[in-house]
Amino acid sequence: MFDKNFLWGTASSSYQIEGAFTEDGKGVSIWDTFSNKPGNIAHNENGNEACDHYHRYREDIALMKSLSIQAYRFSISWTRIFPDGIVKDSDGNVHFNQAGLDFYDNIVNCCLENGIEPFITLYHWDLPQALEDNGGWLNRQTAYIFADYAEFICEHFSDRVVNIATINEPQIISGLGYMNGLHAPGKKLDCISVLSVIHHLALAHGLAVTRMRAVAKQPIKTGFSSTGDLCFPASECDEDIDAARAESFKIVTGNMTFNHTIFCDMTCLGRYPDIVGTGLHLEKGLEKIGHYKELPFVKDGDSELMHQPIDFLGINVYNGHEVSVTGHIKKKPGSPRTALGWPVTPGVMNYGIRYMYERYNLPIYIFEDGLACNDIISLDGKVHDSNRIDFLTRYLTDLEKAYKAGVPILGYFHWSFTDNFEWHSGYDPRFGLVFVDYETQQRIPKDSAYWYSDLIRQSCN
Ligand code: GBH
Repeated sequence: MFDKNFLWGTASSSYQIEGAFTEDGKGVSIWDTFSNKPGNIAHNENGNEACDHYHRYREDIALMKSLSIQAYRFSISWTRIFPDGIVKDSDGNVHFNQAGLDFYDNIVNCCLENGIEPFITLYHWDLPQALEDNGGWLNRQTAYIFADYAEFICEHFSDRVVNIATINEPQIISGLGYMNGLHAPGKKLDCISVLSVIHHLALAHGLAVTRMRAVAKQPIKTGFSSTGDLCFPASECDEDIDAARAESFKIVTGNMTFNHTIFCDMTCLGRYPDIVGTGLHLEKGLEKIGHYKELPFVKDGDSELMHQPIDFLGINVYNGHEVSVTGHIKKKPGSPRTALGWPVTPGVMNYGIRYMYERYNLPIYIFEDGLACNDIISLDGKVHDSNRIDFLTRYLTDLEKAYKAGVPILGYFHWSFTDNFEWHSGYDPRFGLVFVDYETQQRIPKDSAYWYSDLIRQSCN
């Protein structure tokens, strides 16, 4: 069992659930632009209405409470508060949209009234379009504007909110947003540009941490969420364990962004990637680069700005790879996969998490974990998602092994509370513990929601 103070939560993000995309003075984000362009999203769906959480947050938070959920991780939509992204004018005066700020005040207060701990994420991918028009994360200036935004949010909310994370998954922002173009802003750029995006995100994170600490009304806890390939050993023998560890932190050419290593090493260890040692020089465009510092966007002192002490590392884990001393274990025919085709690999929750702790030595939150199922409402009116219960049981059993082995895991946030807009895949993949009927916006807790609720109540006793 996990200790009583282990935190059980659920996670979501603004664009995926809020809807109300033009209401109350909200500005346009890159996801508004991207998903309203035909051809970008499955069935040309978009997040214009999504789960209508903007109007239904009270009902959603009340439902969380009735299910004994202890913490709610949500993200703030930058453009609700700063419609064009800019926080301070040239005279240093701050201009914000009161209605947007009110919305998040209401969410935070509603959580607190219901005994639910709010966890803010400042940035879950919905960059203000006006900043994108100015280069987005390719522009170093965006990092400084992000720090202004972080400072404002922290100053305003830290009287009530302790946990404020900076950025969700820099790996996916850079990889899908700027490298393969599947996500907003839909760019397919060269290697150096993509590395500059990671660099500016790391800078944004570091600057934000420093600025937040300076204005916090009580000591905040901060960090970010990271994702990437993690491996686990095929057996408990040392050779396999070492092989899986080494594979976990490899930077793979051809998919150079999908690793914890680059971003976490820069922000948590103050270490730039070793271009030649990690094979990055094999990427087209990097052949002539001997050291990361030679990249055109790196400035003296950046490494120090990025490398700020943080309180936790958020890890988003969906699957991993099994590795033995002889290499990656090939997928067995017919082995379990989720509705999105992602392999079901509980072992990543044990060894993958141990490896992350060994390398970064920070307390860990599982900030996301979950799966898409082809959930339907059965004739009895209920949603019987036995696959999700099975998945959760397996993943949490393995997480418990890492926990028992002494890894300081502070909590687990299931992705997600409700079904929602799954980015370029639209609404087909259902990730929620709670089913959403998008026609009526009715919420139906699935069997897994009641299962999760029981688990939380048992572990508090
Ligand atoms: C998260 O991204 C996001 O933070 C969240 O917004 C999103 O809704 C959620 O996950 C579900 O997608 O090719 O089989 O190895 C996670 C992104 C998930 C991308 C796992 C890579 C590998 C699947 N990652 N995926 S596989």
